[in-house]
Amino acid sequence: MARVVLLAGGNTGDVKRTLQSAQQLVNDRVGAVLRCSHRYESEPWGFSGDRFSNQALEVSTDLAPEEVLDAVQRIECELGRNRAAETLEKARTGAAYVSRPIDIDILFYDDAVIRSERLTVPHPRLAEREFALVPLCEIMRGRRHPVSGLTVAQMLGALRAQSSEQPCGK
Ligand code: A4P
Ligand code: MG
Repeated sequence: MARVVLLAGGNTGDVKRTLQSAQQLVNDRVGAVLRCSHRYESEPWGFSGDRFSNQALEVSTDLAPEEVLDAVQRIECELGRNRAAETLEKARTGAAYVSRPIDIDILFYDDAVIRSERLTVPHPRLAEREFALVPLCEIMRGRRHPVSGLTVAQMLGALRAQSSEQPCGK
């Protein structure tokens, strides 16, 4: 059994309902959801669009890391995420990210450090993202990043200190 930590989020459609369905499907297909944070709203990071809701989940799983990725990508697709349309939209707008009804990222898989073609774990941009660290901090503030050794609370504190040093909070 491994413990996998997921971040679910979305900014189109009935996001509250989609996140509830995602949690149920994760529980059925990835493994028992042990803890989940509240939903937190924030401005889209890295592009312009509607506000996001994000929620962190800790899950007990028998699946291997890439099997978790397959399962969550299938759930995203069933809940209305259309990657082909997103790719066209990214090409049209030149944006790095686009709006989506649901996105489920793998933040941690036990203390594994994975860099395969399809999967990077811990999530490579975790330390830069308040929208991920805030929900994570609610359920596991003392958990250490297996590479940096920093706790989730320390990562969030460092990110906030860095933003407050910069003009306009960027
Ligand atoms: N992949 C590699 N590592 C992982 C991982 N740890 N978890 C690969 C999940 N996927 C991982 O992801 C692209 C590919 O990354 C996957 O096929 C998988 O093989 P994607 O979900 O298809 O595309 P994406 O989400 O558009 O790209 P990316 O780079 O994953 O974006 P992020 O990091 O998911 O960021 N602002 C707010 N406030 N809240 C948000 O939730 N999310 C994003 C998207 C941007 N801004 C946001 C939010
Ligand atoms: Mg993603």
